[in-house]
Amino acid sequence: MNIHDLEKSFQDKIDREIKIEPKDWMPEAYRKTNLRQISQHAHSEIVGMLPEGNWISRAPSLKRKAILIAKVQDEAGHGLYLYSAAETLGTSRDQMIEDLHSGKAKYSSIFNYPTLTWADMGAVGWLVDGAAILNQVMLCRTSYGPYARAMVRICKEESFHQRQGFETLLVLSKGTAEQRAMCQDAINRWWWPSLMMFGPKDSESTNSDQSIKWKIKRKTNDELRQQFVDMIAEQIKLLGMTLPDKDLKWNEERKHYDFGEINWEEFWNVVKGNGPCNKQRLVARNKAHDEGAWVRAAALAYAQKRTDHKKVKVA
Ligand code: FAQ
Repeated sequence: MNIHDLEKSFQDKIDREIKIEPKDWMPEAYRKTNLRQISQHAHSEIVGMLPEGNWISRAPSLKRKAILIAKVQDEAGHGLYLYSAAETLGTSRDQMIEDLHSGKAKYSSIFNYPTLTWADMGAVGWLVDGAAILNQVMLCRTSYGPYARAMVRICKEESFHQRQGFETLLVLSKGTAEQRAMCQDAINRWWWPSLMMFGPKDSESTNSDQSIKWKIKRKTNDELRQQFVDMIAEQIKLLGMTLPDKDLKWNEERKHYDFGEINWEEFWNVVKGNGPCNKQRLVARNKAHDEGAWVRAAALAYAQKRTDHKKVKVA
């Protein structure tokens, strides 16, 4: 088959909802787009452990500490499934990690904001995991098989994360005046950065059109962002708190909430590495990687020992 026929039968498979698997023929740009998105997603999970890890030693009770440790461990697991899915596209994990640590690879803008109070743990769970899950439910049906399968498992855990975040804020919202103020302050700080997680508006999104044709993405950035605003604008009523947007208003004609303009200059600034915590995050990741070198060496030595032992037994 010539390249034209290969591309045609590839698109036909996508249109018929047949998953693309690692050994199938795929256009080079499809491979690269998936690799870019899956590895960025994996990096986001791993870097996303940092702002929450910050609160493990300061969680207000043993129960809250145990829940937070479990959540942060879940994020590590998500990163690992996603690195494995990305590896099926022909790049090594070492290469991906190197790209993250050198600052070459992107990860979600949201993790470059600081977690200043305990209420931030609730806001991250409710808003950040809430935004992540809307995006990820769509990705359970993405066209690349290993990515879609990883997402099914991730989504189950992510929905639990969102509920625990909401519950944390619900407790604070029923607490003392200080606790209520802390809750409102965290919502104020995390609202706009959470909206930015969905990426630039559709008119500025360089990858969306092709990714939608290939069914890597099933919904556009703006569609998902609107879905998120509609969901959160209702849920916040249960907390008795407000969202920091004077333009947020139900639009009866559109059957959606209208909302204010995002500060896109801030978004691109963070994406380019100049957010409040970008440098700090990369320093922390590099330090953890260097300090973990002996664990990787020990695991490799142990695996080698087991292989040698098996060889002796067979002989
Ligand atoms: N931050 O053309 P588009 C989580 C870049 S997981 C930084 O629209 P695309 C779990 C984009 O890469 C959160 N960069 O791009 C958790 C592109 O640059 P490139 C992560 C961004 O790919 C919770 C350029 O802008 N989730 O939170 C961002 O079609 C709590 C143009 O953009 C995923 O990664 C951004 N926000 O759509 C963990 C989901 N947005 O690469 C711990 C999978 C855009 O061409 C604690 N990813 N850019 O140089 C996706 O669905 C997509 O990649 C989008 C962006 C929707 C993020």
